[in-house]
Amino acid sequence: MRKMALYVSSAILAISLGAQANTKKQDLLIKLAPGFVEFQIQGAKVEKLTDSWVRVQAPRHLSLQSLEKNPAVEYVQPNYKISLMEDYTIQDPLRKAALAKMLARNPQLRELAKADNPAIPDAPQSSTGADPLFNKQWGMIDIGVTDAWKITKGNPDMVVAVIDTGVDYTHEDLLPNLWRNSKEIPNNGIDDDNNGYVDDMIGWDFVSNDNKPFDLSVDPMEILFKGGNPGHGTHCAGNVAARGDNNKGIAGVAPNVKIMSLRFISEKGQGTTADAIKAIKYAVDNGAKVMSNSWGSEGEEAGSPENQALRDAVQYAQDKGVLFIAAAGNGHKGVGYDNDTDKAPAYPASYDHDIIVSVAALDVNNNLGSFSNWGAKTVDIGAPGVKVFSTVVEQGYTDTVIDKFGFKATWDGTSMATPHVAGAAALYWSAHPEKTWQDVKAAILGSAKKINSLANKSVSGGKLDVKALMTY
Ligand SMILES: [Ca+2]
Ligand SMILES: [Ca+2]
Ligand SMILES: [Ca+2]
Ligand SMILES: [Ca+2]
Repeated sequence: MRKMALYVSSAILAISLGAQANTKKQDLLIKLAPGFVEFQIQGAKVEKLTDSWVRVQAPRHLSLQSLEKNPAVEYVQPNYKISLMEDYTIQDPLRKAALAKMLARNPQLRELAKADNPAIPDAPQSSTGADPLFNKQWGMIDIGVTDAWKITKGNPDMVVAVIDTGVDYTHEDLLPNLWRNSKEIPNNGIDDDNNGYVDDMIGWDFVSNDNKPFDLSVDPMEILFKGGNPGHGTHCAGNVAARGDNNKGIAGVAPNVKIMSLRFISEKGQGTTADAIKAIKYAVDNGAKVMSNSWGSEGEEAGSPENQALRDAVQYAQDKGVLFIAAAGNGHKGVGYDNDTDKAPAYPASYDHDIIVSVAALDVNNNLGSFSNWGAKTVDIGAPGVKVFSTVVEQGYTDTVIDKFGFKATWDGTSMATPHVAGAAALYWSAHPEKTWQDVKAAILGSAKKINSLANKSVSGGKLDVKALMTY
């Protein structure tokens, strides 16, 4: 059994009482040595993330070497930043300058971003009827959902965690399929289910630490100039499980399963490893069977130490049997790497945990997206990821991120491919609840349709085929 131990370093105590108490802090993740369950350092803010990891915001002058010598510390690393896979900023400096000029002349071009968290609506009355925009979802048709749905449209008790920028939980086509925490009494200020989160009804917002994981975005001009979130999580959630047959919008791959909304990436498109870990742990501990992860971590580039904290979180998911579907990544490495993640890994997708399914992006002609990573050993399968149609914030549906001022970007990315596979896993598992996660992964890869563009560039050599999957 682990003993309860509290470690306070007297040497550090002396330093922190000095004049530098208000200097900027460094953001660290510390793995506690066996036997230690808590950690304290004078002058540092400590937050427990898991049984063995804590986040420590420590004074700058506290050296890593001194921490590493501390008997309570097994491992120290930075709280690495995490970002969305996609970047919609204008790369051409001339075009960027032209846009700046246009904006200076017409400041009213700037649109307000969604900046508040709306109330979470109650689950709506069910409605029935064909989804009017289904024929715009080339990806759904391509992977054979209509045949798959003859077997099942998904078990309403099957939960997929969308770990991303949050979800527009007021969206008419997502609202009916939100996971609801039945063990929590709403709005009483009490953590009724004792899971560490007060009044968490549909998931959690780890960025703002509130119970409304709304998908906050920045205005299109800011996205073009500086990057940011265009409503990434809402788009991903729609392809997992937009409600089917409700006479509204579209349908996800698994149109009757539930979406758990976990926000850990901000409107700026940035998150931290600490918040990713908390989101993964929340998903695993609160009943998700599948996680959809369309994001990447810094750290672990050539020569840098690894993101051991994130690896441990993925291992925790593996120990509990929760599938970790991950975007293979969009190559930004430049010429020479050729987007091959066997040579230039992208994390978390390239970790060797068996629970991970790494997903490349395909276009309507079975070609790899020009941006898409691939890897004979490190990428598992392809799925629709170019010009993908889905739900967007404020009741919308589109395949276009921005089409303004002569600048156009469509929803392209391994981020968009990943939710298709997450939905497929949930659909198959709904039909075969007795199967293990190993079975589900083997079925997804084994039923993949072989295509030339993924031969020798992926483990399965093919693209997602849910029609074949459901009878595999
Ligand atoms: Ca709770
Ligand atoms: Ca409560
Ligand atoms: Ca929020
Ligand atoms: Ca619908």
